[in-house]
Amino acid sequence: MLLSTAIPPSRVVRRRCLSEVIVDNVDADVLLVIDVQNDFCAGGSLEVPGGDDVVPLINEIAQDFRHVVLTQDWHPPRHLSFASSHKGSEAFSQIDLPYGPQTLWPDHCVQNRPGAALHKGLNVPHTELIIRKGFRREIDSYSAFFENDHKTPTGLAGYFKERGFKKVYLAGLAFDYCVRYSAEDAKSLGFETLVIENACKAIDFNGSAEATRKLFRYRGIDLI
Ligand code: VGL
Ligand code: ZN
Repeated sequence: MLLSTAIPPSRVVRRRCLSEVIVDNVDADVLLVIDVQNDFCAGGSLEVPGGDDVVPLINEIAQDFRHVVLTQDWHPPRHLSFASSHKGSEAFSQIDLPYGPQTLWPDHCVQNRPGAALHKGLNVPHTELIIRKGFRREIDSYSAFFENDHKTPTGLAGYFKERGFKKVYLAGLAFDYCVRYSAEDAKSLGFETLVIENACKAIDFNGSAEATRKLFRYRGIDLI
């Protein structure tokens, strides 16, 4: 059941939802849903194992949040993170770009193509903002806040601050890439940061899922 808009902003609401999340102050909380797009789900070009399974969970969890923001990976054709943009390079290999090492991916989430669309089962009508990232050809953007040079902002930090959000709950795809980098940046930016693990799925490339869990513990990012 959607929290009624009649609840005054200051009222402390303690209500358990599917993931055992307790939403304390609805107006300072935001659910940030990362990249629930066709290319990361079953049959997509960069399929995350079990990616589709997060959709019903996110639909349910979102009902406990007054504020929800979605992200969309949104690359131009021939984006530099695509292995196909580098002759002789294989997907999942690494190259060095001016901003540091970059994993090369299969072509995915190309602007306006069906693979970039949000999963059709995602049903969060009260979503307030959909922010796109990765639209500069020369630079990838895992995080919802900063591109992979860790400098170029997406504008989301300013939006969150201006909206008065203090606590960011994350869910979506992929746990060990875009969710991870978004959570790290949220924490560095001073937001209380919580990752709803059962509403995420990992690519789990070279142990990256376990490395992400360790890093979250070290960084004080709560896994719930
Ligand atoms: C992602 C790899 C490349 C993600 C996006 O959403 O985790 N991963 N682009
Ligand atoms: Zn991408």
